[in-house]
Amino acid sequence: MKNEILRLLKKQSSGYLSGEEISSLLGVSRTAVWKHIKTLKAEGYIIDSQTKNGYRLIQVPDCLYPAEVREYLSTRVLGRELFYLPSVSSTNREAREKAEIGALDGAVVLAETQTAGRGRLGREWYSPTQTGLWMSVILRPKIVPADAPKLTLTAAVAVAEAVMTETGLNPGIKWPNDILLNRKKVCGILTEMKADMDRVHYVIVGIGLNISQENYPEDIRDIATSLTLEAEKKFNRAKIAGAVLNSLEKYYFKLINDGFGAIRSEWKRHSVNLGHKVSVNTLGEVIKGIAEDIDENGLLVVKEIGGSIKKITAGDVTLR
Ligand code: BTX
Repeated sequence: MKNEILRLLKKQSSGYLSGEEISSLLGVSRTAVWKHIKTLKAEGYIIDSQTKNGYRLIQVPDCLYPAEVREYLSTRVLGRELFYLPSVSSTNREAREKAEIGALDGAVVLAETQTAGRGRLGREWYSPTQTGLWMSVILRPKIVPADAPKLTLTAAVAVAEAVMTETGLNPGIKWPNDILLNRKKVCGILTEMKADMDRVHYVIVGIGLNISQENYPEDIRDIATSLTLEAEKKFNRAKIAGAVLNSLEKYYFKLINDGFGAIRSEWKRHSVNLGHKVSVNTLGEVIKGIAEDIDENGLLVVKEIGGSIKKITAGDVTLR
């Protein structure tokens, strides 16, 4: 009912809507309308109430409320379940708990802040409140575990495209999971999964996109950036969330239905690695050479100085 009232107020935002009109349109009492308006105000919606004219929506808060994100969604599967938390330890962790108790394919967890946001290999992800998109998507694809890394690359392509269309900026992708603007990290993707040897139960695609931070802690100041810092303007975070999910669904379906080929070409178009000298820190080994390609499974192909070819499944790339 609260969302229905919000929908009416949004439709009528150029003028006032009386409590009486709302109550007759929705078949609820005027007291119930007043109570829902009070809740909306407590959630940060600025609503002018006048005894004579009724209610008018003045401003929507900068929050990732499901009702706000849904306004921008044109998906079939992603986001059909949206879980919203003002604060959470990690949306990936929360998503895993939800997946364990049967959350649907495409369910999404969104938070305004993470108190223990995670990067890869136990690293931290800085997630201050109401400044970014801290989001995890639960997917239940019928794929084998070896194919799961393709989902990270698919998500990177999807985020890069959404950032491009929403901001006009031109992001690059650093293998496997960083989205860069101006050589600084604007987004990281953490893919985790539960699988048997021959079957994936679910994959959690965690996306951390810096939207409006203007300051970073000392240790990441030189390597992190946000959409606002790069474009020098503010963005509607709910709209960005919708755009990322729309784009992710498009590329996810493409991967499942048509295979990795088209995604691979898109990924290569955005790559900042290919053709460049790189140093790749894999678990226990540093490989130096030219990043030549990503192969049909999404592995990074590096030609070492001696000419030998190495295919890398996981690691951190430094551009040299
Ligand atoms: P990563 O291991 O590639 O990158 C982590 C590193 O990036 C950190 O060690 C730090 O140097 C740097 N860093 C930390 N925070 C930021 C930031 N906000 N912007 C830029 N650089 C930063 C990348 O891991 C994967 C990150 C995924 C984050 C999402 S948020 C939603 C979901 N939930 C969750 O706990 N993780 C994912």
